Amino acid sequence: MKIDSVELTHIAVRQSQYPEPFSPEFLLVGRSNVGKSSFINAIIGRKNYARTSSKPGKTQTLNFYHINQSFYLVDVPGYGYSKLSKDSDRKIGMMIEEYLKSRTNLHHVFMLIDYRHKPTEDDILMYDFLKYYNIPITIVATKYDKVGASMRAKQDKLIKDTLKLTTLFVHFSSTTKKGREEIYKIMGDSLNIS
Ligand SMILES: Nc1nc2c(ncn2[C@@H]2O[C@H](COP(=O)(O)OP(=O)(O)OP(=O)(O)O)[C@@H](O)[C@H]2O)c(=O)[nH]1
Ligand SMILES: [Mg+2]
Repeated sequence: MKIDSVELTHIAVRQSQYPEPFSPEFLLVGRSNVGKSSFINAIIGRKNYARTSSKPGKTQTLNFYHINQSFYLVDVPGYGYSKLSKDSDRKIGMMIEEYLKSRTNLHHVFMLIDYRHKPTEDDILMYDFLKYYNIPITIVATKYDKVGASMRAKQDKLIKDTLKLTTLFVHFSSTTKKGREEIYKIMGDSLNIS
C-alpha cells in the first residue's frame, strides 16, 4: 500500500459530526498514551500530523483522517487514564460505543496495547467489548523498540494469556516502523487492494 494523501477532515464527538459513511474505516482503540496517534503518523509517514504527547489524554475527540481519498483512519481518545475523572472515562466509552453501534462502514479495528506491560483490566474489557460486535480485530503491541530481546518471549506469552488470544498479534514500533508492512497488508486485504 502506498500513502499518497492524508487529510484530517472531520473532528467529532457525536454521530451527526461523522463523515458520510461511504468510505471504509479503520478504528484505533487503546489506553491513553499507548501510541494510537503515533501509530497513525507511522502509517501515513508523517512526523506529527496526528498530535501526540508524552502526557496521557492528548486526543479528546474522534479524528477522521482521510487517506488517498479512499478510506479513513479514525483516532480516538484513550481509556484508562486515571487522572481524568471516571465521568470523563465514561464519556469516552460512550463516544466509542456510539461509533461502534452505528458505523456500518467500519472495516477493521486495530486495538493497541503496550508491549512492555501486562494488558490491564481495561484492555481485557475493551477486547471483550469489541469481540461482541463481530468486527475483525488486530491486536497491535506498541513500543516494541523499548523491550529487550531477552524479554520478548515472556511478554508474548503474558499478552497472549491475559487476553486469551487465539490469533497472532503484531509487534509494532512507531520509532523504528517495525510492523508497518504487516499493517499495510492487513489494510490492503481488508480493502481488497495491494
Ligand atoms: N519508544 C516509543 N515511543 C512511542 C511509541 N509509540 C508512541 N510512543 C510515545 O508514547 C507517547 C504517547 O504517544 P501517543 O501517540 O500520543 O499516544 P495516544 O495513544 O495517542 O495517547 P492519547 O491521545 O492520550 O490517548 C508519546 O510520547 C510517543 O512519542 C513507540 O512505538 N516507541
Ligand atoms: Mg492520541
